[in-house]
Amino acid sequence: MLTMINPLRAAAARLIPARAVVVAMLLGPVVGAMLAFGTVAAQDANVVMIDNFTFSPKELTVAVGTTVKWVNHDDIPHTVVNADKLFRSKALDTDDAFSYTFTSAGAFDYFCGLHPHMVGKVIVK
Ligand SMILES: [Cu+2]
Repeated sequence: MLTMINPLRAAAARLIPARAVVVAMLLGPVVGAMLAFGTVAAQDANVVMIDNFTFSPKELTVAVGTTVKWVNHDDIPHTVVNADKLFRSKALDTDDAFSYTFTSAGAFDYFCGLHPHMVGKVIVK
């Protein structure tokens, strides 16, 4: 009995790696496309949208050396002002952008100079 099962098991064991290779070959372009999309998403991850008097995301965590970009999507001007005067944008009209590169770790609070109730934070690690 064992002599009959063992060759079958051996055949199954040979088949499974072969199938894994075929699946990997088929998935290769899909994984590549997903990685490409991931790269685009990673860039968007460093953007803060200003919409409806709100910074979004309100709290953003980035690595040291990251350039964060704020984009005003409201149809009225806003500014981006760091509470510790590290950075301060000019008035951003619709679709205007402001960028700042964070070169040291810490928590950086900011607000809109025109509407001080609009607040956000960048955490740099
Ligand atoms: Cu504002």
